[in-house]
Amino acid sequence: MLIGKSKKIPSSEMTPENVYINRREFIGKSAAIGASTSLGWRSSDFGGLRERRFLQKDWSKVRSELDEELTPFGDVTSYNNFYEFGTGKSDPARNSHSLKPRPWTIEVGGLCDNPGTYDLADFIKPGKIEDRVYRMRCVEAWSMVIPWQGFSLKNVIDRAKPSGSARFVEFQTLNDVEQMPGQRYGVLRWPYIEGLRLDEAQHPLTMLVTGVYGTTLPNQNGAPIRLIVPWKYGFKGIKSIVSMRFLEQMPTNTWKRSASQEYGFYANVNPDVPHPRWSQARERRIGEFRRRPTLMFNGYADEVASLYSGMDLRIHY
Ligand SMILES: Nc1nc2c(c(=O)[nH]1)N[C@H]1C(S)=C(S)[C@@H](COP(=O)(O)O)O[C@H]1N2
Ligand SMILES: [Mo]
Repeated sequence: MLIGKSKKIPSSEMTPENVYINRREFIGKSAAIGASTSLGWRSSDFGGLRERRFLQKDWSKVRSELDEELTPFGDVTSYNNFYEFGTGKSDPARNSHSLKPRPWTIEVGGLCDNPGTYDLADFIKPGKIEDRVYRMRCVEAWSMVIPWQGFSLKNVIDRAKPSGSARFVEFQTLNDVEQMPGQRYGVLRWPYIEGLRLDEAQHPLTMLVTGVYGTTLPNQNGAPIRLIVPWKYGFKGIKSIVSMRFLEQMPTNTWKRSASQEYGFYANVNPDVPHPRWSQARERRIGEFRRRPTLMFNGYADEVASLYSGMDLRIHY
């Protein structure tokens, strides 16, 4: 099933027009994609998705320059963490039909010269949608390799023009118990909040995601727009974002607030810093049996290690 790296994709195989993809705008090692022509998905893999034309491309045979197999679409969309729809891995796929990702409004505010409230389509305008295959690593020691569609967060940060005093960006998920029934329960404090240091947020690998496997982002994966920071544990990748704010002080992210001995602000993937209740040295790639070693910064050390030079990553975990 292995095919050559960086094979050119004929335009007849491009994914849907409603997801504008520029395959030439890949970043570094993260994304050049090869593809073959036959179809691979069973109809049961689709769930309730309306967009099916991503079948034009057989993603199951795609390998990225990461030289790793993609995690199957069925796993990416049925094994999830999204506590707003329940704490079990299969709860988000089962319960997230109540989320209405259109119309969707995003507020940009805090310390910036150009705050605003945007309809989703206007919010994403400065970012050209591109394909990027990223290694994903959950703090619970499972991992996946996922082909996302989206753009660098930096695009919308540049438009907002953060002030000189802004040092962090905070994101919030929708807070609406009608759409997110799990918010009836106090397992976490709602709304879910995440944050990044401004330089992390401006790093080209840091991505706002609107699609996966060439189709509109399913509700369980954080529709209509979510964050992906591939060198950090998955909980930094806040889903169904309704606001971003520029701050001078470090925001308190949800999991740190919930258990600060266990979850920090930085949450960089680090095999040498164990979670208090388990090792982070190895991980189970979904679909595999044997555990594999976890890589420093999830394999993105060349790109991001300099962001943390001089910091003790055991303290800033
Ligand atoms: N709003 C919100 N965002 C969230 C979560 C959540 O519970 N609520 N879970 C996080 C965790 S722990 C992980 S591992 C990833 C999982 O993303 P995926 O289901 O798309 O793989 O989403 C993150 N984003
Ligand atoms: Mo996670």
